[in-house]
Amino acid sequence: MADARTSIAPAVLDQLRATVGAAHCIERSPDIDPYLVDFRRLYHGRSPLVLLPASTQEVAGIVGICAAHRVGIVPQGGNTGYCGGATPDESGRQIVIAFKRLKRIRKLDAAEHAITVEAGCILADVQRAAEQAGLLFPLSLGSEGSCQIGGNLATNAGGTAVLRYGMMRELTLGLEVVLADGQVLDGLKSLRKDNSGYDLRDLFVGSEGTLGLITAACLKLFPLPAQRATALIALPDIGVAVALLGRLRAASADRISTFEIMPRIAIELTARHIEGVRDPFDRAYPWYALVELTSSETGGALEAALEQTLGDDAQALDAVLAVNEQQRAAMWRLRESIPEAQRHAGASIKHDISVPVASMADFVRDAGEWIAAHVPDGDLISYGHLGDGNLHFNVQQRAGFDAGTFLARADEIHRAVYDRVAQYRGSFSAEHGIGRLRTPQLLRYKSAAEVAVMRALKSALDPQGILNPGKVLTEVESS
Ligand code: FAD
Ligand code: 2HG
Ligand code: ZN
Repeated sequence: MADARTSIAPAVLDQLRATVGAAHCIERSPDIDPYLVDFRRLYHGRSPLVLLPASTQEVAGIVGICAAHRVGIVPQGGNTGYCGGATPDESGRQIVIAFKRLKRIRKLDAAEHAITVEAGCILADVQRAAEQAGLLFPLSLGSEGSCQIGGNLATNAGGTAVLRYGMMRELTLGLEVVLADGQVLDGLKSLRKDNSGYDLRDLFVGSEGTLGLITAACLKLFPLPAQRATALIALPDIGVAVALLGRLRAASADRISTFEIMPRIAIELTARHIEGVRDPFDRAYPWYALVELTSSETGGALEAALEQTLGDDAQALDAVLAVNEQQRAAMWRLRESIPEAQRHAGASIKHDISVPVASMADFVRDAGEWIAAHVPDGDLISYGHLGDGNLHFNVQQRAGFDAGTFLARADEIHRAVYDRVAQYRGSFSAEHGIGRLRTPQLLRYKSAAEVAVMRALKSALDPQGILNPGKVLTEVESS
């Protein structure tokens, strides 16, 4: 009998069910509901079937059937993405592959400083496995308790240690990928050097499930830090923060792993909405930097370098150094809780932008003045990874104002912010990707040549357009 939720033929659905077995298919509400909505609840899709494969062969089998019948596939990891990339569309013609059962750590090779893991491994579990072997897997995100390695690779995730260790791309040695015709591309190597032709690995990192399905990865490991110095520093403005970043890099032999910035309003918001978070100073300051220096050398040189630099810095307004793990955790909680505090506080118009670090102060002043003059019902909460030139330039609905009226102006506000980002030769998507949300901006702000190459890659690798249809590249510019 035909199924009202889909136009996928019942016989094809039966073939797909058989690849994983009935126990690993999800089809009905309420079980299927969480797979059909994105983390920010921007998109509510439909799908007749969520499949939970447990092996690369099962993923390849599913893709082979979908290729034969032109069925759209939406890969889903931890579903913490910010751009709706893991949510099926409203047509009911796409199936979802959830990777949570593909979660083995295949190999940890301490001598090689490499770990091979399956796509459905939770990021925090990989960090833990590395630590148990006396090593570090440095990718670090607020969502690390639920996001998966496959999602981290597909979005080329960033986070709070990029300054030192790079984004997910730089942490990746090799990939295993199921291609759009069901073939398995085995690139699971731990080689640091391999110039034998085009770099296929880097094609898939950051491709958000539109070029291939990542089933496993070989990732870089590092020595565990043996010393760490963490401080919260009060600052008058972004220009002073950028200058301090430069001085700390020099004074610590470039041992900074984190340089995060937060405005006063973010401190107030987290203290108001997140239990246990307190203002660390007894008076208010315009900006705060969370700074962490790490090194695998023993001794206390980093703390000394941090204290000395702050002592010499006439422009830093105040500072506290974490003297124990509890204080350090409290500083991190203050920073990591900002997204959650924003959710409690109401609607938010988000921008995940990057500009050259040296232009950051001018950009924030320029775009900030526009927001202050044109968005009376919104507050700018501009925070994040200053060390990487990446800010979450978010506009928060002001208390007492209507969320619908505020959100109705999102396109206009995006346009004003992104046009300025483009003037500074920055990026409208620094670390969260494109998904479905940022597809109009990709067509507007990437050059025609860039879009043409992206389209050529997409049609070469996925000629039928079955891999995550409607994500990253669409046909028309809509705003
Ligand atoms: P999902 O959301 O499930 O999917 C993301 C994209 O990857 C989708 O397009 C999906 O189709 C695709 N995909 C998933 N798995 C696969 C696979 N195996 N093969 C191919 N494609 C696949 N991001 C940052 O970069 N930096 C941050 O600091 C950061 N902080 C965050 C803090 C919070 C509190 C939250 C909620 C999110 C944060 N994020 C951050 C965003 C998000 O966590 C990252 O984008 C993360 O990498 C997504 O992983 P996921 O497993 O949840 O992927
Ligand atoms: C962070 O750095 C995340 O905290 C989330 O990338 C940013 O919620 C946001 O805008
Ligand atoms: Zn971020």
